[in-house]
Amino acid sequence: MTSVKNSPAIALTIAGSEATGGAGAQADLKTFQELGVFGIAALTCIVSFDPKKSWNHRFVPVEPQVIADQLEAITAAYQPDQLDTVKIGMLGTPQTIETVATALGNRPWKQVVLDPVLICKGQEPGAALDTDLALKEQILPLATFVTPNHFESLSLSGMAEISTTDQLAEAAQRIHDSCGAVVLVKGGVRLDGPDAVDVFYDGHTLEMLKTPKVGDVAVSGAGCSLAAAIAAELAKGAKPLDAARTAKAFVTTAIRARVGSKAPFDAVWQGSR
Ligand code: PXL
Repeated sequence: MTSVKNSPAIALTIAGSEATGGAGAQADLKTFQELGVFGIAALTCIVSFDPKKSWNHRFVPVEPQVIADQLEAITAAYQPDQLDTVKIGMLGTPQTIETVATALGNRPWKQVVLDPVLICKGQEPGAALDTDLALKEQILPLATFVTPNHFESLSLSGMAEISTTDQLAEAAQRIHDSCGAVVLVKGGVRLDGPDAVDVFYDGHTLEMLKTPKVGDVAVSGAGCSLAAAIAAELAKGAKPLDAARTAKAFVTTAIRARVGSKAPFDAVWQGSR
């Protein structure tokens, strides 16, 4: 390895491409860059919304072998003492999940931040039960930090309803108890009230992170950027709660600076600071 003074922290995202640039690997890399972290991406799928059909999801998985090849190249280039932090975003199929789980198992990771993307905006809940199950069985046990949104928190906690901050806290505890990872459940715009509330729980500390809601509509890339910011901060050596606080502030700023387009969702802008 060529040794360079002051080399940056490095983080990997394993995620899908979202062609309009709001979400997925694009959001992750912008976030890494903005937080001073050298970003690497292994692409799992290509999402292109269809403007002819109400911007529905068009989804093409990357061949499992090509995913394995990307991860082989990345892990051969960057050894565990240089790259120990990975963020996992959209995987999309059981085959992809199997491939990623196998590749991750080939070496130690200090931090595995999982954004458990079960469905995307525009997809029907329950569209991909086999994928949800595979994610829970094969990827969740590898996670050291998990960032479910409201819908994903219902699924992972088994709760029938999450409409209060107390229920959000219960979900965080249940999810932690079931998988052992540090949990940040995101209430986002789904809970009533003036604040966007997230609950952090690591088995000891339960903390509500609150910021005034920026609007009442979800913005594309907010969840991706939040998990990516957590991974970036962890890669730089932050403690989990500090990483969560920094990430929440970072995403709130990015939501305020959002970019509009002809697509139905505005996109977060990480570069306004
Ligand atoms: O926001 C979840 C998400 C993650 N990754 C990709 C996506 C989306 C939602 O559109 O397309 C690639």
